[in-house]
Amino acid sequence: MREFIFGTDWWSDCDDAVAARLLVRAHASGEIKLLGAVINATKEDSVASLDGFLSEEGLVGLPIGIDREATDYSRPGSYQARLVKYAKTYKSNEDAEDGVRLYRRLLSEASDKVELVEVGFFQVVAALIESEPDDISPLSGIELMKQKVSKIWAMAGRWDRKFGHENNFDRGPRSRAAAAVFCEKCPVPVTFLGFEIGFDVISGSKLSKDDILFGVLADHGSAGGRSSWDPMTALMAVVGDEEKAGYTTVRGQAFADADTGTNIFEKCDTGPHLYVKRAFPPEYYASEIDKRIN
Ligand SMILES: [Ca+2]
Repeated sequence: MREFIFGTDWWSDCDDAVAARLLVRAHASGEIKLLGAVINATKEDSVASLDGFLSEEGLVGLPIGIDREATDYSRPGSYQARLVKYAKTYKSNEDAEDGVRLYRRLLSEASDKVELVEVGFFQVVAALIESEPDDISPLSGIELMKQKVSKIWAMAGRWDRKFGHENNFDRGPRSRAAAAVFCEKCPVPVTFLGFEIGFDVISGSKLSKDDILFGVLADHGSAGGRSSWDPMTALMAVVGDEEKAGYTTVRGQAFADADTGTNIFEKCDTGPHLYVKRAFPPEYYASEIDKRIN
């Protein structure tokens, strides 16, 4: 079975929760196996609220890691407070393993190659790439990823213009530096789903009002549904094939500027990166997501 680690900012936008539900449902149905989740934007109740949400979704005890230093992505969380009371395994951020260590541990322990779904900021994965051998593994981050990661599905960048700007790359100094490292050094293939793909795909509009995910969306001010950057990325990852998920692809090499946060793409038939373009109208993707989250 294909195995995944979910990277999320779990922060100000609610589409991470839509993606989390989609992944947990796929895990529960046996389509995929989730090995863990790593939070890359930190609020006081980050870990407990993600644990609470996953527990309410029926996934109790999923290993959660966090970058405790990522407190500089300044925006208030919107939906975390309602979820903390459901936490079963992690009561605070201090209970969770450091994000890089959790990636290294889960990858080291994996018997086969793992896929990463990354729908937040990139500093943890960048630090994983640059990590040195440690007590968990004698392999460097690059060696470990080459051995244990088959692919990364990433919500990041804006690819419909020559010089793109997008939040996951361009939020602040930390995210910009990480984006540059990620694009330059990631040793495994990456498929990017950019800002332009998800903003007008509105999912979650058909949730029941007593659904916890409806409460999350409502807390964010999105009771009528939300842009689908993260769930589109998660669904594409679960489907496991860009074309089958409803996209065409452009191959090449992505770059991100560590100072400006700008992303650019150089087309190349042998490049390690793809970005996707929609093959269908927005309603198609919203419907595919809604089928899985309602
Ligand atoms: Ca996100």
